[in-house]
Amino acid sequence: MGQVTAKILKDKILQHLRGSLGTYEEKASPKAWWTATAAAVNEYVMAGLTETQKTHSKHDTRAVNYLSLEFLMGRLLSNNLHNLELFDVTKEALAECGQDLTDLLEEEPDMALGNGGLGRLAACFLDSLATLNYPAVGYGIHYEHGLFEQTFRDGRQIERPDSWRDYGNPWEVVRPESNQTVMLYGYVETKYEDGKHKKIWHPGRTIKAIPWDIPIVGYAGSNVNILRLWESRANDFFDWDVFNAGGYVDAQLEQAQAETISKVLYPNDETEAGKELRLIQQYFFTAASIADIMRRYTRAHGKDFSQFTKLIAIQLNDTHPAVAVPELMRVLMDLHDLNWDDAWDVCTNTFAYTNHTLLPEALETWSVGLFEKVLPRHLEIIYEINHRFLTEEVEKKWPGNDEIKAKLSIIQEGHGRRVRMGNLSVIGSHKVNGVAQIHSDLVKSDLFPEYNELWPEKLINVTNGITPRRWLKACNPRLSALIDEHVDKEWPRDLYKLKKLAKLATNAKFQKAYMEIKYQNKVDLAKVIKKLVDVDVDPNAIFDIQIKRLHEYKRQHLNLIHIMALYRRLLANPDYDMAPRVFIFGAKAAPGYALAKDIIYAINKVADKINNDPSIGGKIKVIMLPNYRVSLAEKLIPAADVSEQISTAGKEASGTGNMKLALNGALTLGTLDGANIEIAEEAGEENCFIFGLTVDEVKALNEKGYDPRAVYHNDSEIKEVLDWFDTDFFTPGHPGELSSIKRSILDDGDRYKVLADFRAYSDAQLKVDAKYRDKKAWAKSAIINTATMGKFNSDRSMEDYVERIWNLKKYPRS
Ligand code: 26W
Repeated sequence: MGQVTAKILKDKILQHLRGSLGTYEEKASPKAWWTATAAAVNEYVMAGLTETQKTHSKHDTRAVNYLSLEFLMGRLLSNNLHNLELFDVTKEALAECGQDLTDLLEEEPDMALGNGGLGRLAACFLDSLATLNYPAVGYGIHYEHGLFEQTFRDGRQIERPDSWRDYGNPWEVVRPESNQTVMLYGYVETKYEDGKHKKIWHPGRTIKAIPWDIPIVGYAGSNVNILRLWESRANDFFDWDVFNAGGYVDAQLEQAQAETISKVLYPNDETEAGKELRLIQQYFFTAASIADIMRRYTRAHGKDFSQFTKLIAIQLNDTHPAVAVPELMRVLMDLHDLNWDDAWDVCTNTFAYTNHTLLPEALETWSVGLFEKVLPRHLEIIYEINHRFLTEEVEKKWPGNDEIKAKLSIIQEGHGRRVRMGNLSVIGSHKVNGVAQIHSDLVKSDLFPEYNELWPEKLINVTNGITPRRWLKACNPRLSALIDEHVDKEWPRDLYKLKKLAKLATNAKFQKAYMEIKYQNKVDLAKVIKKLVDVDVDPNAIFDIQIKRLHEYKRQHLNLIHIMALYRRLLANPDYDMAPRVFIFGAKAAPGYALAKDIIYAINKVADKINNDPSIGGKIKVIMLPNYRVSLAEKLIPAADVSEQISTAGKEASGTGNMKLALNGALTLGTLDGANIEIAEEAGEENCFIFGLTVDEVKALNEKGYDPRAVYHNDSEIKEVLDWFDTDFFTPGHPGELSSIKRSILDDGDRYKVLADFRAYSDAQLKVDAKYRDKKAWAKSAIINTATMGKFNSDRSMEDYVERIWNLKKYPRS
């Protein structure tokens, strides 16, 4: 890419405005300006893509194929501009046209094809793989509707469909010529041929899978890889027989059903519902992806599968694509005539599986009946995998031990037999990883202990990471400029370079510059808050932020109960001494998760009351922002003082928001859970506020027998706050509207130990308050947080995967 000047870009933008959009400078809407700009930038994206693809095919490179039901990409224009190093020059070009780039960026809808952490992690990994020049393809579903849009009506969550493609999407290219056919339902025929049993699957339906390719632009001259998302279409739109027999309407119906598969992302985060459409979604994109991988492979190597595992790695992002294991077996045996042992060798050397959760309700199982109906051949293969595993491996290690066999079996027995996708994934993979050290330890000790005994090398850890390009360079330009000045401009590639800032942590001048940036970011966020919820907040107050999906284990209600306790203290004593604080939440609840929705409602009601109570002198503000998503996170994270990471120890596998917030200088207020532990290790506990029960203490408490009622009766503040939920103080005229929260704690055993941790949390909050008033101490800790987050670069995560699992080589484009 030669020198790109503002003049060149301006000409391209105007050319697209006129030539592609049929409008002109004086008339063009902001949307048109955005589209023209994206089209201009896309020319550079596509050039990089072609060069990268040429390099890959010339070298017949080994690649990783990352299979994920979710990719939470967010917006792409700003990211692509930064990664192409065209941000400043584009800003200049647009300014010459009287347009402001920052405003235009807001025109882009988020690409929200994911729920939360798992989906955003996949997006960060793609950014890093491209940046590091590793050959990689992301595979997923081209959902018509991504995660629902959230609004509040009288404080309650309302879901509306997300339609991210209503105005088209300039970043994607459809490739109808690379379509695949996916089979479903039907029956399996066994034929005896040439002295062998042959299996023939006669599908009851076939669906067409059409790929949409989204270029993934690596940083600063790196590769441009592909994210390939499959859309479902009816296979025989022109089914002439049906059509001519007067079946026009039936043919249309068929089409509508086929297109349902890629219609909508399931909005459940950590609860498994066992729905037929979800199983079909999983198989649909997995089968299309395996067929695509096969097509690429056989084009170069024909039917010689001896090179397969040398060239192909497949990563399963959680168990959602685990049906890939029997699918690859089917393809190798039924379509390419490999025998069982050879096919199984290929499979187990190809697949690796990442576990993202220990929560029992999130571990996927499918009823055998449903599985058999949708995927009859795959169930047969699963039975055979299971039989060989149990009789060969388990029997050898634990002869005659039926209890262990029952536990390790892919099939869960009992009434309503079920297929366990976790067990299938472990058995079918050569490596299984957790996503933070403590999580991986728990995967070994609690989730899969016997598998760990059987295969001691299989279960490993790779700690998650985040891309510093999006989560510092692009979202926090002020801090990035300061770092450019005091470190150098190479830090977005090598985040460990930030370590250099630690020496400046006590330098008064640097502290001032750093905290001034934090202040300006808070001023910006205050404007966003004003616009979204019409509440004034003071940028001098502590900005205390909890942003993540709403779930009991993440304990937004612990935060809320503490806010209510503070409010009571202020009502009792208007002079109660505290630094002004703005508590900010962003969270979507799964539409079917009643208690999560009640917690959102409670936060909104408490916010209403507190924000409008003049008697507390504005010392507390509570903000619940609607429609939390990647693009909103990018505005919140640079402005945070406190990062709330308060899950019950042992429940949050890793967390990645914790890394983004610490990198941007927020101090972690957290439990010893997930990656918080590693963040505290890197930053030093003295620069975080660690509180609460540890994993071992939670276990001990459970064994001893935990009684939340005892805590309730022994702590008058806790009792008063919980009792408040039953009154109509926050919901005038409607007592009991908030009672479900109290009930979940007192009547349902407080599964997530909210009361057990309350006092420790409240004490930690007092320490936050005291430290914030010591400006120098706070600035020092904030700077050290930024300086020490190098480990959490997703480039480091990718290098770990490459070294421990994928074994890839870098191929810079020539
Ligand atoms: C089957 C229903 C279902 C749907 C989604 C179960 C589980 C999930 C995901 C695993 C939820 C998820 O996003 N997990 C998060 O993954 C992040 C990336 O590894 C971690 O940082 C979070 O701690 C984990 O909750």
